[in-house]
Amino acid sequence: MADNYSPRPEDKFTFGLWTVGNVGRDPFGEPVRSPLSPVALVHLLAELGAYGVNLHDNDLVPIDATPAERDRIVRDFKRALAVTGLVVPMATTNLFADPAFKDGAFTANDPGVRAYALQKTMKAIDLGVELGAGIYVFWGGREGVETDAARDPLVALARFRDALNFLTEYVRDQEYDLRFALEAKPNEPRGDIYLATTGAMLGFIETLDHPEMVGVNPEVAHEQMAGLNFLHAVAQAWDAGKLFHIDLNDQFPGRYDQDFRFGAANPKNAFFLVKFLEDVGYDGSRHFDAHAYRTEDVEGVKAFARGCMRTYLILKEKARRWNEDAEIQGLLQEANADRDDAAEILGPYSRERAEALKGAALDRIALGARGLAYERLDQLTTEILLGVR
Ligand code: GCO
Ligand code: MN
Ligand code: MN
Repeated sequence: MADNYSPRPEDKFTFGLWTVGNVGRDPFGEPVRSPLSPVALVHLLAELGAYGVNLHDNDLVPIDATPAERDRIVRDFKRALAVTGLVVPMATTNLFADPAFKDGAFTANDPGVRAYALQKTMKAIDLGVELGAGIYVFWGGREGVETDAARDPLVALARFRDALNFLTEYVRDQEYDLRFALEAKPNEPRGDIYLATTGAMLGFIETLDHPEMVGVNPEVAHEQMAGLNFLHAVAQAWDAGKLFHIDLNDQFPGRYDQDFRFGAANPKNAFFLVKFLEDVGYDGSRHFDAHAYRTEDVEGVKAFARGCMRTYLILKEKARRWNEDAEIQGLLQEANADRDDAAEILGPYSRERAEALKGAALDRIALGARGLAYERLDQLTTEILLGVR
């Protein structure tokens, strides 16, 4: 039954074929669910009210498919998109599953592997563009090491830069309307992955030949695995004009790569994230890169996907409530109030302002004694989240 928390296309909720298609394999156990075809997954997502579906090249076209098989698979997939109205806003390359990539792809020591990675990525970019994608994600899952004896990290950075420069030129040469989004992860499947955080990616982007074509795809779990504040990473990306895409899921810090349903581990973090995205007017996909618990059958997979979207919409509603709450806004105003006429002296540098600041009568003891009422503010937030306010 449709309610306020039912997804609509304008919510821009997307899922990867690999997310709802996850068969529940883990390092200790075999699959628990039968694979569904890409066409079946498109229909499943349409039934749930998703807006789009994203994919790795090999989620759709097996790595050993002949050109004729590829064309047939793509034709059937496009038909399913046309019938359901689903779109493909993002595509990416699987540069981690095949044994050829055991030492990485663009950063691998073997030049043959680096050449194959470029070849595979160009073909996957062609596929993504054919399906209508405007964002192309680079997640360097195997771009890392177990031992730094294997490679100088400076060499790895240079190789990764060369590959991205090559591929931005390829996109320009083909006149594709496509932007890249780099996705950081600190570890798993490698012991350490290069450019481990969104902040590291943002710094690296500025060293590329076409930084204007490249942004980031931050993922909740990837920053939280490292014990970092995901919202802060997203805010930095937004501030830099680089939030091209986002991977939503959840994760308890210090555990394995969990990929839980959005909001499942830490609804309060998820709340501040949703509030941020809605407040700033982020208009990209809300992409769920997560999967159902291994205990689930296909009904459980649907419950998982519905839960991701529903939680996002519930938190969006809570964010509206928070923004409109008079007591919360009053407390924020109090915390930001200028009791020292300091606003007059603050501002861009000038010699006069510097002199004025040096001479200003600022009461250090009084500043330190002031209570900021964040306990009350946070409790009010908690009460909104727990549904009693
Ligand atoms: C992971 C990553 C991947 C990527 C995907 C698209 O931890 O496995 O999050 O799911 O997002 O490969 O680039
Ligand atoms: Mn991930
Ligand atoms: Mn991801």
